[in-house]
Amino acid sequence: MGIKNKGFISGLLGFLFLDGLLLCLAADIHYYDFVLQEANFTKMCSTKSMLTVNGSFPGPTIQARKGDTMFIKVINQGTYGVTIHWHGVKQPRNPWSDGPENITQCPIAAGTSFTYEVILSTEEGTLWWHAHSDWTRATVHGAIVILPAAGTTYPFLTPYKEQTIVLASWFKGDVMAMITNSIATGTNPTQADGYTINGEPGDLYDCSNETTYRLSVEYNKTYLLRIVNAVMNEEQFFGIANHSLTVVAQDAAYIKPINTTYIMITPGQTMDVLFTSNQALSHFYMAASPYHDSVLTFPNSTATAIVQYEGNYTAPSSPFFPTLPAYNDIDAAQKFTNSVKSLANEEYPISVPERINTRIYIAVSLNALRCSNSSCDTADGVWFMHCHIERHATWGMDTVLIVKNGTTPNTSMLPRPTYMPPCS
Ligand SMILES: [Cu+2]
Repeated sequence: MGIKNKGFISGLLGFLFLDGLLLCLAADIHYYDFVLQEANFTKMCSTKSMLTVNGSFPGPTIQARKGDTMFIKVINQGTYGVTIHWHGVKQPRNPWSDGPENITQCPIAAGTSFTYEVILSTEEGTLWWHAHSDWTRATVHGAIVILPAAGTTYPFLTPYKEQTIVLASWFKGDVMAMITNSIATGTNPTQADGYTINGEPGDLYDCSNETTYRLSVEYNKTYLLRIVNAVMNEEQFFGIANHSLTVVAQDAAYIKPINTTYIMITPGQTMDVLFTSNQALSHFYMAASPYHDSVLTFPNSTATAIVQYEGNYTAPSSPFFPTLPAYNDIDAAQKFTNSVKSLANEEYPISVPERINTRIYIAVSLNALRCSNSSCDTADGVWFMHCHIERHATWGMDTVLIVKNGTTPNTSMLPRPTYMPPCS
């Protein structure tokens, strides 16, 4: 089922004098409907009913330009209360639409609806949305594409085409029943049965060949992959056979381009990655497999999709396979993470406070943070901070930051919406 974009309204955001030119910065408003509903899915030889948005897995991609505002009406046709979080959206002064259940709002009860106001500010690139109620995010998530503001462009050559790539976990069982049981018995949550790329496990899993996700490419074009790691508990290595990758953004912020054969992406992270289809016409696997550095057991399997060139040629019986680091290759993970540097140029400056007068140590789950400098002036309200490895969040690696209003309207929370979901 598709998504309904009801249209947009243009508004004037402000004026900017630049080299004597008067530029109008226009911001659009977008409207989307998210219907939370149960739907049947068959993967890895087994069928289950699960909660979705608009019946799809992954859920719909929503798209806007930098600085736009999105109103998303969530209509809960499921059987239990749920909230939605807009992962990575800073939501200046607007905690009301942040979403963590029982932190900034009560759940949207079954049979009711709530409209989120998602205010984009400095974000540009790829983010994602997901349910923020227990482990519902396993099946309720999707990408947020934030294009450059009108009249501006990417800090790299405009790609020929773009494609979102959502990595996720797949559980054959009912995820909510599993986590409820795990909490009640104090046992480790059941591990996932595997991973998916754009909703499909790929050729290496049972009963999955026919549905493997395929990305069709033309020869010698540059493609932008907007990669979301929606996996519940495992970091992932990702690569495409015989193709090098150029990482240009992370978590909706541009970075100094990284040329690499693989990325390491953690649960919750997003990365914008370019690749050029410059190989002989053939089929190539893209693959995601876990990086794991603890003693707990984990699903050690690989999700695949196929990059297939257009044209007349005989496809190999088996596509080329990428060489990814081993699941325990700490050096490979560290090497990739260490290569991430902000773009930090004239057009995309960053301001990191260089004079530090107060050092604050936060023990997650144990402490309260008092914010005393101006860096949190626009974060007024209640904000949930937690580990994005879902198992850890369940075990209490969470804390809440309460940021009080400043002394001016611009440093105070936006007014409370007239309707917030009631708590009983
Ligand atoms: Cu998140």
